[in-house]
Amino acid sequence: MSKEKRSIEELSLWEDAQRMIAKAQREGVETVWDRLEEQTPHCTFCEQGLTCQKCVMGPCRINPKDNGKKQRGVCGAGADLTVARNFGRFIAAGAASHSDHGRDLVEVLEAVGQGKTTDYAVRDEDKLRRLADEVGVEHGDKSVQETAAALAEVFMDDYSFRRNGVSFAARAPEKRRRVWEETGITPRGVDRDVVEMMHRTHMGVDSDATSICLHSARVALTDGWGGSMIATELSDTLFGTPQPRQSTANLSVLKEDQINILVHGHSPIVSEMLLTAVQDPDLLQEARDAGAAGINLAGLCCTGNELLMRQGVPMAGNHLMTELALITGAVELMVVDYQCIMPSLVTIAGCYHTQFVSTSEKAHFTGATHVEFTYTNAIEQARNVVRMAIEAYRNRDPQRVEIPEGPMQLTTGFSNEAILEALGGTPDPLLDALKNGSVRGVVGIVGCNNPKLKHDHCHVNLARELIKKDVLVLATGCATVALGKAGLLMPDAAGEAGSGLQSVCQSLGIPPVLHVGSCVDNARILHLCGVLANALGVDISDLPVAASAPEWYSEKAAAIGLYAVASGIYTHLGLPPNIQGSQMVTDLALNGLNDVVGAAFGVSPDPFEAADMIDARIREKRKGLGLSE
Ligand code: CUV
Repeated sequence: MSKEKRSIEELSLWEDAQRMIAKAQREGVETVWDRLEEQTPHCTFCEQGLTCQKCVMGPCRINPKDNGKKQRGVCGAGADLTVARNFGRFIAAGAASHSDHGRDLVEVLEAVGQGKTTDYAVRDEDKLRRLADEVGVEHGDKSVQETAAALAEVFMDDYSFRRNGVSFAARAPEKRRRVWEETGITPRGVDRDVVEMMHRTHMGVDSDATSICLHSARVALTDGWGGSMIATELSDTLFGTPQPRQSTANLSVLKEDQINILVHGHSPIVSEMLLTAVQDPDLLQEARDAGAAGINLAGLCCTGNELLMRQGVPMAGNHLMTELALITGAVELMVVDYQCIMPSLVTIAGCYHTQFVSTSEKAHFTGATHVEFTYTNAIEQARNVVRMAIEAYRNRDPQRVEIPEGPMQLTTGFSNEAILEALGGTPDPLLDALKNGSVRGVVGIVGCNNPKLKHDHCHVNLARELIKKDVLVLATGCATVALGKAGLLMPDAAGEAGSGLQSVCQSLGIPPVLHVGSCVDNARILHLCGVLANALGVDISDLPVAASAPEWYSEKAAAIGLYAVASGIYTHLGLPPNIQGSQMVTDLALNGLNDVVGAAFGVSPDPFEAADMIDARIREKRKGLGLSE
């Protein structure tokens, strides 16, 4: 990208963001955009994936031009292998992150099962039993607790190499599983597949770029149908399966007269306990004694999505709003677990009266107060954290508080169970709508923000273009907040949709964009695709569906994109991963994968072009099914 300084209006679509960026500039607070500017231009070797730092014969840089010196690293690896190794580790890190988050849910479920915790319980016993049936856990004569313990055992094996396979892969259509089998990318075990990637990419192990790329697909699948899907299903089991409900989003969900606590990160294990604690009558009294009207809890990023989906807790913002939320000067305390938490937040908290609290043994932040949460102390620790916020409120400087006005209303809570319920208990109405063309296709818009792109511009415009074309949009992760702020998560946004989608939304009373959850909840979309494909007797790659991560930045998002593609779903990315130093790997991603798994990636930073690319895929697939385009 060019080094020219962008105006505030070019950094974000939103007024709440622009106001806070201006406030940051006035107050001399550094933000992600300032640091991006300092880092631009980036190292071109790194941008193309052509640096290797995996041993101390190097580090090496591979010449991207196929002549002259430095065509190979010291070990002899050329551009293709170097790019593939880097990409493989990138995917492994993403898969590891979702899956290690899933592991925490398995641990809590086990603790519930073994009676080791009273802070957590099974809130959705029906779902527990449904899952037990699905993975073959006998529960006829078992208590809820015993069933929980037995189910946790099964998922522990999904992480291991005791069994060759992950339980929920059975949700994929048989045709899809055969594709994986034939290609040699069937996921075998979450930890096994991730660890094997680290092994394969050590110097002198897998030295064929194609082979590493295929294992990357397997690692991604073990995330999507393994770690992420386990995280989603067990979060529902422990905290409740989401049902449609109303809430609000943007920075105005912060309250000037209340103690504001923000939860940031990913795991409902921490944020759900905070939600319990802020409702404690004793703590509410303490808050009033400190002069506050109440205690206000709001979410950021994916743990915000978890609380929004299940409990309707308001959403303060997505990834690029996390720093700006603190710059309001109205936040007493930010409590984090892991992932997507910019280390800069500790510094920014220090510019105000804001306390910054880390909670996970695996995610310490220099300068933060560490209050470790375990399943035996979580409620007590959550109360301690709320007390810290009450204390901090006394130090708030009203002169420095500026909260943008006007929260946006949104609808949330569209778990697959809720979607099926809205359809009257079977997927048939959706299938009929797809067949008669009133809904031409279904597209998941997912993922992060990236400061290289104008904040939320791509999310919002892509969604608007797609619904105009009668494409139903499912949203997760940070994309959700963008689409919520744009008003697209409300039923009356059906007015912006094409006539077919509009009539379907109006008859069901649903918005044209459905919030289906956090990033791990992209597994819900995989599951839904499996259900639709099975109902039609086809493979997922035959469906008129697609995915898009228009503003992605993280390793996790890359893993999501790759498991979508490896599951047969065409996937658009707003920015390419760092692979362009290899023509071979780039061609594989953009075209070659079509021949292997029936889907590939498309890249464009332009949401209007992206909508056309996705529309072309939907047309092709509709034609393939013998439907009107
Ligand atoms: Ni997990 S991974 S910035 S919070 S969506 Fe948001 Fe979602 Fe990307 Fe992170």
